[in-house]
Amino acid sequence: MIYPNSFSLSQLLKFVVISITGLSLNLLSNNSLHAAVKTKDAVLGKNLIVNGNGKQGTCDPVGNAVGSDIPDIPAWKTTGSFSVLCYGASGFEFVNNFGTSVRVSGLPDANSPGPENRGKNLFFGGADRASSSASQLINLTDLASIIDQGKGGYDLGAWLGGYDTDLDNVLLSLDFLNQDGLSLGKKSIISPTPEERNNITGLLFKSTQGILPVGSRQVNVGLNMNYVRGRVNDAYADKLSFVVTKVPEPSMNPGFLLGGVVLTILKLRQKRRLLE
Ligand SMILES: [Ca+2]
Ligand SMILES: [Ca+2]
Repeated sequence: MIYPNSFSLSQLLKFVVISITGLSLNLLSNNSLHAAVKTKDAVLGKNLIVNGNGKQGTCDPVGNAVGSDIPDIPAWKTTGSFSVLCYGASGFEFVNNFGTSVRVSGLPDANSPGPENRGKNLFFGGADRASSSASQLINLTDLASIIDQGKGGYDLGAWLGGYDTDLDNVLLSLDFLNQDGLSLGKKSIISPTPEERNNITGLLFKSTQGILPVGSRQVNVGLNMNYVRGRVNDAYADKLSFVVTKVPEPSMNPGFLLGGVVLTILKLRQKRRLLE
């Protein structure tokens, strides 16, 4: 016996199952993407880092805050004793391993090398002899069509620095993630060495530019404060900025085209001369 409808029925059933499964997978991945993102929607030409200057919240006026004494730092997920320091923090005294009282002083203030309009606060590695970090996830979904044409240009900039001759340092990194949260590439900038700062406590401007990898849907911004020595982690950062712009079309100005035509004619003449 032949059942003319049995094949089409099973095919239809398979189609329905695939459709429903596919749909639910899509819903799941969209939900998980949206659940992970709490930052503002991405727009061109604006700084997409939230609270990149540390001003949303209070600051540590001394420089010794650890644990629950560390000020709240809106928009950032932190590890260790990552903190926000007040410019001009007073510093503090401590007793070292030899029983001697030593003072932490000369922390960055309003007159240290650093950004204009620096506000009251800066990010600080923290009052521990340990490294620390902060990160935030930026949602790029709204810019997907530009990014997937390979036209999502980005500019990462920040004021990064350190203390006197101290080697504690900062790494500010971008990790470009696809729809599934998989890394498509990384880019980073690092704080100046003590020599680059002339062994002066302060912050210098560092930046890097590039094109967002096609398929980027989120970028994880990481601020790693690397401890090397001393009583505290003197890695400093302020005024972090990550801006996406649409890169322009290739230049097609008349002069450029004319130049190309002239060059082609000259080459053809040269070729003809060689053949003659
Ligand atoms: Ca600031
Ligand atoms: Ca230190």
